[in-house]
Amino acid sequence: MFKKILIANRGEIAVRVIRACRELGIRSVAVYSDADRASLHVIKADEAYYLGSTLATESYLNISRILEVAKRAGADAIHPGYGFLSENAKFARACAEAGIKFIGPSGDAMEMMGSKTGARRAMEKAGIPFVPGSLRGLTSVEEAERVARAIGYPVMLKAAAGGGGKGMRLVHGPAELPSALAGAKSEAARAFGDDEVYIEKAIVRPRHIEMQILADERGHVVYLGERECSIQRRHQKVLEEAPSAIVDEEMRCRMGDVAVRVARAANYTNAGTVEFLVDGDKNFYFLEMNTRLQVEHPVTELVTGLDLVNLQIRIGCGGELPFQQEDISIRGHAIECRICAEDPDNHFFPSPGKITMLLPPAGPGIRYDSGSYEGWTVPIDYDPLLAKLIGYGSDREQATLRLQRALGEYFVGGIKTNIPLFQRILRDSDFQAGKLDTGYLERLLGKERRRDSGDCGGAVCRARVAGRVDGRCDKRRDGRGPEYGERTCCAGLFQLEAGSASGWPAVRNSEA
Ligand code: MV4
Repeated sequence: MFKKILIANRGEIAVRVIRACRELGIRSVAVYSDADRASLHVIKADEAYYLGSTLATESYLNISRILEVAKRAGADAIHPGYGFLSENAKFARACAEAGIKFIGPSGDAMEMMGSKTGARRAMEKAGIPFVPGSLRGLTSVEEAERVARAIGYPVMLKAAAGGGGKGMRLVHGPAELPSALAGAKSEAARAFGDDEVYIEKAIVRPRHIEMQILADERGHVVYLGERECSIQRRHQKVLEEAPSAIVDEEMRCRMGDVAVRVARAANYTNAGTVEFLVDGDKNFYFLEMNTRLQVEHPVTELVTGLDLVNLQIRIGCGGELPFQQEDISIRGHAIECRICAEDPDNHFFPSPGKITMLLPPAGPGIRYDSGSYEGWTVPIDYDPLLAKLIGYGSDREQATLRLQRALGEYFVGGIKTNIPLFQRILRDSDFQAGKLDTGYLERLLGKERRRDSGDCGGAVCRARVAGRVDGRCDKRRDGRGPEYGERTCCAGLFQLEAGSASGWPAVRNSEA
């Protein structure tokens, strides 16, 4: 087993890896930038080393500096977390060259999945169902028109080096194709330094469902069930759950088998995620593979009872998967909310600043993975994720009720958070009915805006009197709103929206 692991990341995921290390008796090494001197991962790790300035390229993306620190600290492995260097093939190879184990897949597997067209060619060879379209970059408008006509409109133009929606264009008919292709190419060139663009048939109102896999370095590959990730905004996931309301055991088995074949085709090792688009008839198509531990891994941990980071570490040091596919079963339901320091009343702009008061949620069926603490100042320099709040229950309804209860007792003062957004989603009838697709959240927010512009239905008016209910919610002396931030509902208290027509209905918990 490793003796010491350097965590090349920050925030809640660094804390998550530190916890796994501690349970395994492995020393943890945090790294930090100027902006993170007082961050939670630095406090919680056994050791912490300064990397460089706040700029990520000088710190969390600085390969030579991270390896220098790893050697100085005597770390025998590096866990990359998610984001930053986690899917960087060069970094994985540089670790290997430095004699430090990179806890993740090989650089080759990452590279294969990094090119979307390369991945599609590999999937074609392996007989994996993927969205119909081209296997190579488009070389002319004429070629694009030919392929589009063959697969049928609407079509999607995508950057081969992309993922996450950049350089993507939806094209409804041949008239739009030339300018869409030019636009996609120039956006791809700017964003990725690579203008390769390919074409796919557009799946209308798809669901985004992904399958977790684990592969050891001895050829064993298993799937750990799916996550429903359709609730997202601008290609950022907001809420994820496991299992998906539309996946039954038979479909899970087929999807899982495909995911395992994808992993095998890539010679994949460690934890990975195979993304699928699912159409209205429940046909699923390979989209891409994420070669890292994902933000939403806790929902899979809760419904499988497994510790994915513990398993990543054991696989990383050559261990054998301690179970087989037949040993894995999905039990209960888990839902994760990504709690972010952002203002839902102001276009979800980041809301950095000092957390003046923090009442974290807890209690039955609640998991709270946080990188923040009371008194800490949230920097504007990085991802705004403050914490992940995960509700678990024997079924989807119980998980939802527990999350609603936990959100009600969760209070973050001093900054704005998106907590009210989750209250809104969890009491939405389409959410409760499991009627989701990738357009769900935009539709919900559209409904909110329309309501906001007209009759408030009494909800906002009720919020305006709420300041009287609790002293801590009183206006500040300078009259600029509540001293500690917005209340989202503590038992018996009105939801306070700082006297503004915020768009988030303020209701009592009992009415939710
Ligand atoms: C699609 C699609 C429909 N048809 N591809 C967006 C991000 C990128 N990773 C893939 N994306 C999509 N690809 C075809 N052929 C719809 C999306 C899409 C989407 C996918 C997953 C999660 C959220 C999304 C939001 C809008 C569009």
